[in-house]
Amino acid sequence: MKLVVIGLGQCGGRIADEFARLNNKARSNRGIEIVTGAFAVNTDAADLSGLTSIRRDYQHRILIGGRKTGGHGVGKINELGAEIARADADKVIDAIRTTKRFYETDAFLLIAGAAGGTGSGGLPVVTQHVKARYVDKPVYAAVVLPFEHEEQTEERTTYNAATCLKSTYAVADAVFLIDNQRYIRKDSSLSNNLTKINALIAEPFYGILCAGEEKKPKYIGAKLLDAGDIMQTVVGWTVLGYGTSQLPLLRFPGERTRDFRKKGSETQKGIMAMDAAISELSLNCDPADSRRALYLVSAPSREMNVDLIKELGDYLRNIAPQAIIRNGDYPRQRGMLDVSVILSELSNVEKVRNYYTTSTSLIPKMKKRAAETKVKLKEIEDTSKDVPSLL
Ligand SMILES: Nc1nc2c(ncn2[C@@H]2O[C@H](COP(=O)(O)OP(=O)(O)OP(=O)(O)O)[C@@H](O)[C@H]2O)c(=O)[nH]1
Ligand SMILES: [Mg+2]
Repeated sequence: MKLVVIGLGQCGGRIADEFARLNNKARSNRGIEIVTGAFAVNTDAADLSGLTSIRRDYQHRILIGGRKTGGHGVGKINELGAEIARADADKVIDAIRTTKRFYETDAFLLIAGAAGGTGSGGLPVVTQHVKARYVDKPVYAAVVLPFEHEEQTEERTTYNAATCLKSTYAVADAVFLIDNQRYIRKDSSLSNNLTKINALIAEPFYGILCAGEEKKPKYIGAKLLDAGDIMQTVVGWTVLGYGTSQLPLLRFPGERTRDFRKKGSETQKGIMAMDAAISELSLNCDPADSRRALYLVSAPSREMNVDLIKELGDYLRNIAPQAIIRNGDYPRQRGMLDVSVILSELSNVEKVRNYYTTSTSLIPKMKKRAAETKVKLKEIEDTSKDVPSLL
């Protein structure tokens, strides 16, 4: 599957940059393309120049809101982010039109952090414009949810997340939910390492996008997972996960793992990888709640067998009994087996619900505080009325 990837704001831009890097990797290691165009859109010029893999010209690193923000961001006011995106959406559409092999694109993926200003406000607006302009292609959004400490220290965080989620869900064909906090659960050193987190966020997409683009017969499995399978699966609230299992080294070249015991152990390895993918989902949710799911197994072709695929299917069926499950095998990996999972059409996402309820209760508080500030400022002004002015 080939995507046009558009990152908005700092977070979105950096993750889109990661997709551009993955595309370079797919091209040099596998001779295939998975991204037809990668773009970063921001009100902050410095953030744009910090990217590495997205092309450097103004049509790929798109500065919006020039005069309004002076190239310095919108300071977490996502209403302003939305307003600027509305005024400059044509810049993004024009840039997409310059994509050389645009006709090969299967879908769009727009990415942003929910808690900031530019990305949070720009995501729903640009999604809406792209959707209106390209009616025949699915438009997916990926929303990165803030770290817990950000929610605790700043009310805007929750408010921005809630408004971004609601508006994006209303216009996108699907919304991938990615919770920053999940990525530091196991390794707290990651909290300072956004680059590493971004690599982990993009990782599950790599195999899923590559599988359907393979042209060489030896890399095409028994069941090819293609763009059609993905588009049939990805609808509404969506999460994804990725897990690996190291395979033992072969003792001598050409060794086959045919005997019964070894075959059992391959299945075991497969289940371990699937288990890791499910416990590391991009957002904590109940898999039983999903109505559509997909898994892809990648391993060296000699490790792949029908039992393995079937066992993994049974495993997923058990934890997501109501889902239509699609699958694929991809005989490409070396030295390891990995499993990528997508759970989609989730109907009861607790984290999203919590943002909605918390922000609803915040609105009167925020209004009251704003009114109080106004009164206090007025009071100061009043007490100064007998002080001479120098102006
Ligand atoms: N995973 C990840 N999250 C990030 C990254 N950069 C920022 N974030 C998160 O995104 C949210 C802030 O959004 P930003 O992208 O910085 O804000 P912005 O869209 O540039 O908006 P303004 O700077 O307010 O104009 C916070 O929750 C951050 O934790 C990143 O590179 N990776
Ligand atoms: Mg910014």
